[in-house]
Amino acid sequence: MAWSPDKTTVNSWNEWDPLRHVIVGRADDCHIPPEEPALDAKVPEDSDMRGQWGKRPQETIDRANELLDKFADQLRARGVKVDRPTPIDHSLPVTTPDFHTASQFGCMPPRDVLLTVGSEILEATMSYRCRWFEYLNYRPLMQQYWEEDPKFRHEAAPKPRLTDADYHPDYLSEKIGVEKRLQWAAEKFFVTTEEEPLFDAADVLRFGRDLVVQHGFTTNLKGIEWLRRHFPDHRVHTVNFPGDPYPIHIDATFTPLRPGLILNNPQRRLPDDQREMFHKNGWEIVDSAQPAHNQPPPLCYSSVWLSMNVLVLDPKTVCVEKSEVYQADQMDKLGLEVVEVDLRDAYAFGGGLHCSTADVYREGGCEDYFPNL
Ligand code: DAV
Repeated sequence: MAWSPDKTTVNSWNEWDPLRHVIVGRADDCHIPPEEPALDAKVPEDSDMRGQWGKRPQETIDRANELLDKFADQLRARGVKVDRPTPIDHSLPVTTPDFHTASQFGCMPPRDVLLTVGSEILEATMSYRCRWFEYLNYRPLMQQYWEEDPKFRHEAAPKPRLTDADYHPDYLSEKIGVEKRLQWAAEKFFVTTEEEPLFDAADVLRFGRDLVVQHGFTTNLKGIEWLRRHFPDHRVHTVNFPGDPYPIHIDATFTPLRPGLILNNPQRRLPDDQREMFHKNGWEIVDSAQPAHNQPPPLCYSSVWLSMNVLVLDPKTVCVEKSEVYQADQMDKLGLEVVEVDLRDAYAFGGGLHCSTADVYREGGCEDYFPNL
């Protein structure tokens, strides 16, 4: 499949083959959404975000955009084509026959919404009410790709109803405590119920023929089963990480760097029985380095482990956030060339380097990295 910068081709089967075309999010008009069950379960109990909502301060939006623009320029300078979403008005409420919420979220991070598998880009169901319409930020690009690439499959998962039946009321309390949260995570008792299929794209990792999906707050077992039926030529594996009291999105927990090598957050280790498929097929799972920071930046949903939320440009080159010196050092020792990217002031908008992007084209095809299953 020949790649040309003039006309889009959608093709990406894994997280590490050479990247040629990517979407980078924008911070425009990003809002802290009002309270709602799934979001409240994720905001850490001691977070400065509790109890406030509305548009984020303009100076933080401008700063995040400056960094995201620079990141896009860095990628372009390395020969990667970069597209950007078209922001909708995120101050508008979301009202459906089943629920109402007073504002939306933003168009960062694209990784949460768009799942690229081969020549398909799938819009995830999402599990927060404020993110129900987020796909609209990407529709101009999806339409353009559809016009330019006759093989592009633009797909959308069934929109979920997101009634109260989707959320366990036990998680509505503000004072659960980390101990209880860890116990619930170990028991796989998450905020989302099994009322209907739910998944965020950022819970899915692509390993060629195999998809590895995190069961947690934002993706339930029915969501994983939906993916299994939707991708019948893939093997879909369910993983979970009991050490994470706020388990959403896999990119700060489990990060493949190249065939045979995965970084795992040392506080959120993959349980032994789930390691087998990797070990049997010659994959090494190594603890990631420690984050360089003790605290996330202000008004941030994510943990300090965005340190390992890296973007792999090819199996020898990886983008690491500039202040994450321990992570960069580890990459160096693992034989990867590090590209430093200044992005910490954009973390509050929903994620790090990998989360800020969604793949359009990586070289290579669908390989089987797990022949012994
Ligand atoms: O560790 O807070 C971050 C995921 C960002 N989308 C964490 C997970």
